[in-house]
Amino acid sequence: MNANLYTLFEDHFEARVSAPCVLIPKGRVVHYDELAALSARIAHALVRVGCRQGDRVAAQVDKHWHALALYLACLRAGLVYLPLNVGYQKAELAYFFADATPRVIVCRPEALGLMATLACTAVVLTLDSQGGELLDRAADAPEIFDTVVSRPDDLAAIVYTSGTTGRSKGAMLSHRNLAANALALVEHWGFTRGDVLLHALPIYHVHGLFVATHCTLLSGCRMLWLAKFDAKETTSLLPSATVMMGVPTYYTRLLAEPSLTREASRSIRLFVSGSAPLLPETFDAFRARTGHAILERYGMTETGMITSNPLEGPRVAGTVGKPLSGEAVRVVDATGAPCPPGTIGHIEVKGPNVFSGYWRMPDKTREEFSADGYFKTGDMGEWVASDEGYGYLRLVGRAKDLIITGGLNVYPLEVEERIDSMDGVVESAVIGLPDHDLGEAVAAVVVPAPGHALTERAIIGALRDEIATFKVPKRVFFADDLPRNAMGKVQKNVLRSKYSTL
Ligand code: MLC
Ligand code: AMP
Repeated sequence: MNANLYTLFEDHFEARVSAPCVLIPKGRVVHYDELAALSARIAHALVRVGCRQGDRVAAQVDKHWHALALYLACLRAGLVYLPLNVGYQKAELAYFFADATPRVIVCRPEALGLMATLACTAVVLTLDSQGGELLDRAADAPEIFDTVVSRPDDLAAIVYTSGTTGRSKGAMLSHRNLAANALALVEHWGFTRGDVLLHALPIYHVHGLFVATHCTLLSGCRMLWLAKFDAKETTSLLPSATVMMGVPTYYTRLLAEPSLTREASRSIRLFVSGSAPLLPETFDAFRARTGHAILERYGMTETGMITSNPLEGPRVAGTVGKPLSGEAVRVVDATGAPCPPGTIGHIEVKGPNVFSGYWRMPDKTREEFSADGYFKTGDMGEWVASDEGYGYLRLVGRAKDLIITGGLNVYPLEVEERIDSMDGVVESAVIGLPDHDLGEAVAAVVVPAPGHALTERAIIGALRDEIATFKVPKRVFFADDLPRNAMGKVQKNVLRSKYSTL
């Protein structure tokens, strides 16, 4: 049997031959058969430039339907898709390319010069909404491509996640991992052909690329395809949609739109939130304004979605619901013993959705799994013990030093290392401060060397040339020293409370 994820989608493509799939607001409608044809042509083009099953194809491209066809083409040809945030800068890209050694890099036309300096032996091809070299090469290729036979454990994608060590890790996701999660979500959230998903998420992270598009393709429904999230546009499109997915920032921004009303969201059957904590205030305000209880779920790049509040039944603010079907989730103490409801512990997960490990990091992979095969998420939580939501999971924090800003992860060490290497800096600490819009905003506390007149502007300016701007601190504070505990560890909680009111 062919375990290639595309074969699951293909059933719907065949059945839905000329049905609409991607609806571009004020633009064209892309039908299922067009998507299948373009992905076939791209698959041929990738094979023609030398790609062989298992090769990596890196993509740093804007969100347009061609990019979706590229992802599907990689699945079909048995290539490993490597999506990259369009914000990543030269040093970040150099690391990913050296680590993943892609055979092909697909980029925005304006990035061609930069890629040529980084790409080593990879073939670099451009792609944008107008076309590009990749589509030129695909132009005369057949519109039919025999999807290659993949085994369940063959890799479908490598998605990089930042790490506590400051070094990004490539999470290896197989066809089985992605298929298992997609099937569980379609069932759990009740997707049918009649749905129209409002898709405003970027497609270089698991939320937009896998959760949202897989639900669409597996149920044969349609998606309203926004190049990026804009609260006004989203509110105006709600009446044409039945489901919306977003990070909490989308919901706080929608609430700031006076046009978000009960009437405007009447056609929606399901609002889903995830990737970062949804504040109970946001949940309550959204329900009061629209009549909808946002369904919050919990997931990770390494695992896909882990738990979800129910489609039918109570959705409890401040909780992320119960394990999805086929998954085992446990909360354990430091010795690995299960915690009873109401006791906080480490969250671990096991199931067909859980990745096989980090690309070329066997030691790191071993560290992150328990002896009996559970993946240690690094999140802390508890099973709810009270009547309301009994047995649901509540996330209460992270064992890992991680900032989530607008649904994007920033590991402080990566930023600290860059600040520390600047002239005139003794040391720094990067922290997340509460932010109404982004949930957490990145901030840095910097200790300057005597006689050095550092400025917030200069530090921010220097960082912007080196790392994606979402990682760059929104504020930089200066201090004579950093508070440390008896072990010499910087007390970030002290810094957070000191600077959160400034
Ligand atoms: C953009 N900027 C951010 C930012 N996004 N800064 C901090 N945090 C963010 N999330 C910065 C840009 O670098 C830029 O900086 C400025 O803000 C304006 O950029 P923009 O693109 O116009 O921003 P905006 O449209 O406001 O984007 C914010 C956002 C977007 C929240 C809409 O980040 C977004 O769509 N986030 C979703 C991320 C996501 O998909 N997460 C899922 C990960 S998967 P400057 O200085 O240049 O102006 C996962 C697993 C799971 O977590 O469970 O789902
Ligand atoms: P990523 O590495 O980008 O996949 O991010 C995964 C992390 O996002 C998880 O380990 C959690 O810390 C966080 N996360 C995902 N969903 C939620 C949620 N609903 N509430 C709180 N945190 C979440």
